[in-house]
Amino acid sequence: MGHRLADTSSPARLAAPDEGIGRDELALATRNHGLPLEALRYDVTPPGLHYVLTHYDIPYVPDDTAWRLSVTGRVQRPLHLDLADLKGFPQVTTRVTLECAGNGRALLTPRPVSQPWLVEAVGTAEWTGVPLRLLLAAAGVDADAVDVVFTGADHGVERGVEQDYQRSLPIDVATGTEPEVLVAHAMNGAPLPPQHGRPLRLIVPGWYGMAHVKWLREVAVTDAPFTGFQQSVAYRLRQESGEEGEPVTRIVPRALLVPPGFPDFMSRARVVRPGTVPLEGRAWSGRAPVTRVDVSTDAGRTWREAELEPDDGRPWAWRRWHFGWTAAEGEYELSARATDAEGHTQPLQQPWNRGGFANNLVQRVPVLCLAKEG
Ligand SMILES: Nc1nc2c(c(=O)[nH]1)N[C@H]1C(S)=C(S)[C@@H](COP(=O)(O)O)O[C@H]1N2
Ligand SMILES: [Mo]
Repeated sequence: MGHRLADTSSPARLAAPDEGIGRDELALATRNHGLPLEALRYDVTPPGLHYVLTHYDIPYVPDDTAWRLSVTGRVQRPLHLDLADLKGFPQVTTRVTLECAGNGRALLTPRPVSQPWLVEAVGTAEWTGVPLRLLLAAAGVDADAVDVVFTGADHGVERGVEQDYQRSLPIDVATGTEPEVLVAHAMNGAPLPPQHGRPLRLIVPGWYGMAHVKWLREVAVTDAPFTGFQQSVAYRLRQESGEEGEPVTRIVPRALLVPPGFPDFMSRARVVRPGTVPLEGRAWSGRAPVTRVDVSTDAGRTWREAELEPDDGRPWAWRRWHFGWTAAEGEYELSARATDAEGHTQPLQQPWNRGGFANNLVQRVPVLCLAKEG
C-alpha cells in the first residue's frame, strides 16, 4: 500500500557546488562506457570501442528470435517485416559519427546529475540497412502525416514515468535524403552487437544519439506531434526547469585530440618528450561539413590552423586533422577547435543548460613535456 513507481525515480537535479560524482552516476558510467580517446585514430571505430548509452536494460535477443518490425499508423498498407523481408529492400551503407547529446555534461558547472560523460561519448561506424523512406513509401504514408514515432523493445522508468524507449522525427526528416535515415541491421559489416541494438536500429546521420532508436520494433506514422517523455520532457535545452525548451536535434561541431605521448594512470595527465610532437585528432559536425580546425598549445591564448584531411565524400563521419608541434620542456594545455561550413564553431565559455546537452566547449588537454629521466 502507498507505494508508487515514482518513488524509485529521483527528479532531475543539479549537483551542489562541491558535490562529487555519486554512486548513481558511477553505476551509469560503468554500464555506459565511452570511446577510449586513443581510438580516435581509427577511421571506423572497432566494435567494442564505440561508446554505448542505454537508458534501461539491453534486451536479450538470441539469434533465433523471430523479430518483426511493424510500420503502422497513418499509412495505407501496414507492414510487418522480418529480417529477411528487410534485406529484400535496397541496402545502403553509411559511415556515421554518433555522439551522445550528453557528451561533455560532467564538465559543466553546475553539473546536471545524469550519465557523467566527459568528452568520450562518440564513435564512428559503418551502418548497413534499408532507407526508412523506402519502407514508408511501401506502406504509403497518408497526406495528414506529421511525425513518425520509433519504439524500441526496452522498457523502464524515468522520473516516475514508465515507458518504452520512444523518439520521433518529423515526417520530412523521416522521408528525407539529407540525411537519409536508415533502419540498420549491421554495424561494420556484422550483425548489430546486443548493446548497439540487435537486431535493428534507427540511424539518423547528423543527429545526436537519442534519435537513433535501438532494438527498433515499431515505426508508427502519426497525424499529431509526438509528446512522449524522451521527446517533450527529456532532450530539451532549458535554462529553467519549467520551460518548454528547444528540442535537441543535430550535432554541434567538436574537435578532439588523440591524447599525445603517454598517460599517468590516475590523473590521465599526458607526458611528451621535447622536440617534434605530432598532434592529431578528429573533428565533426552534424550541421555542415567541418571546414577548419584550429589548435592552441598555450591554453587558448593563440591559435593556429591545423591540416584537415581532404573531404572523402562521407559527410556524416568525422574527419582527421593533424598539426606539427615542437615542444620544449614545460607545462602546456592543448586545445583544438572545429568550425563547420555554416560557421558554427566551438564556444570558449561553457554553453550551459539544465540537462547538460550539447556541451561542445573546447577540450583542454594538460601536457607535461619532460626529457627522459635517469
Ligand atoms: N531503444 C533505445 N534506443 C536508444 C537508447 C536507449 O536507451 N534505448 N539510447 C539512445 C542514446 S541516448 C544514445 S546516445 C544512443 C547510443 O547508441 P550506441 O549505444 O549504439 O552508441 O542510442 C540511443 N538509442
Ligand atoms: Mo545519448
